[in-house]
Amino acid sequence: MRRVKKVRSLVSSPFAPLKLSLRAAAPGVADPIPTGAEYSVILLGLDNAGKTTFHEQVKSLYLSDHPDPKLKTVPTVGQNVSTLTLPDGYLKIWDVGGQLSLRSLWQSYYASCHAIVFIIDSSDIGDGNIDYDQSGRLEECRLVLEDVLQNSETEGVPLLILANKQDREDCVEVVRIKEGLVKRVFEGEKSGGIRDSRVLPISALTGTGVKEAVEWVRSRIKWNKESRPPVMR
Ligand code: G3D
Ligand code: MG
Repeated sequence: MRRVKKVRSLVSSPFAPLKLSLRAAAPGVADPIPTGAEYSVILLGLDNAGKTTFHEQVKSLYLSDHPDPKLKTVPTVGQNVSTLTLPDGYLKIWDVGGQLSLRSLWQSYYASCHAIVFIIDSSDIGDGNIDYDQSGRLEECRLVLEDVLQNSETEGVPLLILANKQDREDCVEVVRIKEGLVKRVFEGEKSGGIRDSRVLPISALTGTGVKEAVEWVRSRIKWNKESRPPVMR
C-alpha cells in the first residue's frame, strides 16, 4: 500500500519528467546530441543558378530523413539551412537568396563561413569568355563573384565554383568557364588574394557531381581549420 503511494507521488510530481530525462542523459547512456566540430558552407550565385536544387540533392544524399530531393523549387527568399553529420563533424549548409535585392545580405554570412560554393548557370553566360562576350548573365556573374572575393571577410576561405546545368545542350563546357571567366577573375585585381579553389562541372538536376562537390568542400575546410577553426558544439 505504501509502495503504491510512493510511485503515484513521483508520477504526479512536477519534477517527475525532469528526473526521467536526467536519467536518460546519464553518462554511458546513449547521448542523442553528439558533440563535435561544426563547419558552415554558404551557397552563393545569381538567382536561378541552381543553388536550391543543389542543396536538395545534397540533403537527399546525406540525410536519411530526406531521401527524395524536392526538385520543383521556388525562388529563395530568406534562407534554407541543413546540417549534415559527417565522420569528421557537422557541415551546416546555408542556401541563401540570389536575387539582386537579397545579395547585400550575403555579407552577414562571410565572417563565420568555412567555405563558399559559388554556383553558375552554365547555360546563361553566353560563350563564357569575359574578354569577348557580354551576352547572357556573364558580366553580372563576374561582378558578383568579384564582389564576394574582394570582401576582406572572405579572405583565404576555400572557394568551390560549380559550373551547373551541364546536362543542358546549350551549356558552356567547364574548361571554357575556367579559362574564360574564373582564371581571368583570379588573375585580375579583384581576386581577393590566394585561396584554395576549384571549378567542377555538375548537374544539380540529375545529381551528377554533387557528391564530389561535397567531398571537395569537406577536405578543404579541414585543411583550412587553423585559419578558420570550426565552432564546437
Ligand atoms: P536558385 O536557388 O539558384 O535560384 P533553383 O535556383 O535551384 O531554384 O533552380 C532554378 C531553375 O533551374 C529551376 O528550374 C531548376 O530546376 C533549374 N535547374 C537547377 N539546376 C539545374 C541543372 O543542373 N540542370 C537543369 N537543366 N536545370 C537546373 P525551374 O524551371 O523550376 O525554374
Ligand atoms: Mg534558391
